[in-house]
Amino acid sequence: MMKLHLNATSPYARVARIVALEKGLGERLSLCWSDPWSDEAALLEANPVGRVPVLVTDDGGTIAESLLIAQYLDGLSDASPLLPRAGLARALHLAGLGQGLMDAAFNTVIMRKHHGREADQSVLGQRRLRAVERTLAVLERTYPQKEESAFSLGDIVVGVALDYLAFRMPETGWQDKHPGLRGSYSQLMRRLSFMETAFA
Ligand SMILES: N[C@@H](CCC(=O)N[C@@H](CS)C(=O)NCC(=O)O)C(=O)O
Repeated sequence: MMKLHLNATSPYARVARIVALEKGLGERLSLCWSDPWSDEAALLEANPVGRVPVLVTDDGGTIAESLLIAQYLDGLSDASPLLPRAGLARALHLAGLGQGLMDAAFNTVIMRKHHGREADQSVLGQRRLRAVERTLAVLERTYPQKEESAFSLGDIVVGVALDYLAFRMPETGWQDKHPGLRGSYSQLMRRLSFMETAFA
């Protein structure tokens, strides 16, 4: 049995969980809930960096970083490839944009938690908010596709990043400012893997 250390509000952990569900690996994964901010021994043993997610493999090895966990889980079976050879560049492009959006949003939220709303006014705070706006604008132009394309890791990371913004930074109002993204977003949120892992 593999083990995933995770937290219910971590967008990164949600990506790893969705990947496992989409790959049909849910039964092979036990979930180990932990608060990364309280330096729990079990988490630190699995990941000295003290962050979730971290995966403990069947043979006791550990893998940190959501996208590396995704790569590992995807390679465990040929079913529903999330990094398909055809369309790989687009899948990775979207995963990178989604991860960058998630980083900017997550760091905004954490800095607000530790330093209050003034954190947004700092040079780095302003940079993060501009990164969110620019990335949303690029996604609005390029993410929705006219032709059906295979579901990939890129869709997972973009979907989780957009939902994290809706959950933790609703004041961005991205659904109103970027209506072109709404359709793709609600389609993603209807997938079982997203519904089963909703932020709480
Ligand atoms: N790049 C990492 C980011 C992981 C991360 O920042 N996780 C947060 C929870 S959302 C965490 O554990 N933070 C605790 C800390 O930074 O000490 C990934 O993709 O997995």
